[in-house]
This record gives sequence, structure tokens and C-alpha cells, in this order.
Amino acid sequence: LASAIALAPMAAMAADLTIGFSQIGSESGWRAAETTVTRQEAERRGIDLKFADAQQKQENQIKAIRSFIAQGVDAILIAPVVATGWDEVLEEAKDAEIPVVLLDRTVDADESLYLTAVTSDLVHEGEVAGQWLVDEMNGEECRIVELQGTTGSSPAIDRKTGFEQGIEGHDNLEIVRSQTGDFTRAQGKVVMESFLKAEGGENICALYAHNDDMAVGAIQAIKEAGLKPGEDIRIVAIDAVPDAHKAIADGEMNATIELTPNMAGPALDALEAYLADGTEPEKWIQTESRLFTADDDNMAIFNEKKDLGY
Ligand code: GYE
Repeated sequence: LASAIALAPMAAMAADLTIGFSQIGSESGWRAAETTVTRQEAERRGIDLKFADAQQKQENQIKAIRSFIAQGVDAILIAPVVATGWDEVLEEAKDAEIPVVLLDRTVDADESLYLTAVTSDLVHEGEVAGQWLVDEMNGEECRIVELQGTTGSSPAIDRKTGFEQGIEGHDNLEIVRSQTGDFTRAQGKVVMESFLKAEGGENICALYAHNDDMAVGAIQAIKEAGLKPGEDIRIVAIDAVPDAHKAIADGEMNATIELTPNMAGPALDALEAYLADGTEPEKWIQTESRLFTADDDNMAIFNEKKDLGY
């Protein structure tokens, strides 16, 4: 008690924050790492983090957010599973004067309904993937299959758009099949199997997957079909999780674009400043996207990243 009284008022204030976090679920390795890092960031700052796992369902997220509002939390973090359908619950948080920060995915809602969004440039990531394939093929014909993320999620929509922009004007490149694999390894494998069956493995030149987990599942399907992933079928995806670096090091995958699992760091910085003295953050806090290929020391990066919450 004596040491608690001795705390400076500012530190005591930060230590008193209670923040609700409505997480999507644990569909991918990246998502699990984001959860770990968010818990670490909250603990480091003495924030009481109330964590709710929505098991991929928007209705569960809405319930969790309503319960955070009822508990009178100081702020709410939301990783929104899909882009639409948030207006009502965000209005409720606004009426209760509880600031909301979006993590890693965006929403189709008026931006006055949230304080800021911490995300990567999801369209740009798709463009970088497309551009990589343009350079790699250098004019050669290439029939592409695409594994999309969760239907209706902003990364699935934006990464598709971005990739199409990246390959636009290159008539040698054609997307012949595109289907959702829901951002999971299991679905990535199942859907890749159906692509291989429908097209014939030798007629597929490249796979673009909206995340690494689906690519890793697809690698398994490609091997089981007797083909060499990374050679017979080139593979580019997004997240740069440790397993993708390993697959690139093993020559079974060609490129990935990094998405930091630390969205909570910038989000909590913005919230702490806002709650302390009303400092308004930028509406979009953009995280970096960097391309990794076989030119990088992927084994070293794999080992480093193992300590990052993955
Ligand atoms: O790339 C994927 C995840 O929302 C941008 O969600 C994020 C994506 C990430 O499950 O692996």
C-alpha cells in the first residue's frame, strides 16, 4: 500500500486503465502472434486487458463489445472479422464515450465512429505480390490460382484488388481460379487440392495466397500431387510468419510480405496519449510492408522471429 501511494499520479493513471480487446479468433499463426503481443504490450504498460475470442463470428464480437461497454472499460480494441455491419455497435461505444481502436482490418463505417485504425496498407501488399510475379515471369505465360482470405474481410477484399492492380496490363498473367480458404492452413490445403484437380497441376504456374497459413496448407497439397512447390508452382503470400521463412529457405515457397504482429504497441500508445490529455492520433496508423524472397537469410529470420510471439 505504501508503495502504491508513493506512485506518481501519471503512472497511477496508466496503471488504472482497463481495455477490452475483441479478437477474431486464432485462424492463423499471425493472428495467434498478434494475441500474444497484445497481451505482452498491455502487461508491460500495467493495463488490465479484457480479452474476448470471437471464434470468427461477428455476432460474438458485437456481444463482447456490448459487454465491454456495460463494464465501463476505458477503451476498446477491435480486430473486425468482416468489413460491414459495425455502425450500430460503434455508435453505442461512441455514446458511452469509449474510444475504439481498430486493429489490422478496416471497416466500412464513418471514421468518426473510431479513434484510429492500426493496419498495414492491405491493397499495397497485394500490389507488391503481383509486382513480384510480374518480375519473376518476365513476360512468360503464367496461369495463376488465388486463395482468398475470409469472405467479406477487408484484407481479402483489398489484397485481391491490389494483386489485380499489380498484374494489370501484363497479358501473360491470368488468374484462372480464385476461391476463399478462410485464412486457415486446413482450408488452404483443401481448396488447393480442388484447384489441382480442376486445372491439372502442370497447368498451374503460380499460387497467390492472401496469407502464409493458406500457402503452407497448399504446399502440402502440391507435394501430395507429386509436384514441387516453389518450382513447378511458384508461391507468393503475405504475413512473413516463421513457417513461411522456413518454406522459402527450403525452396518450397518464393516470396512473402511482412505484416507485423505488433499492432497493439502503436494502438496503446495512441490510446494512452488520448486518454491522458485528449491528443488526437492520425486516423490511420500505417504499419510497414516489406517483401522477403530467397535473397534474404530466411533461416536466420526464422530463428529471430520465433522469439517475437509466434
Ligand atoms: O494477414 C491473416 C489473418 O487481418 C491482416 O488476418 C490480417 C490477416 C492476416 O488471419 O493471417
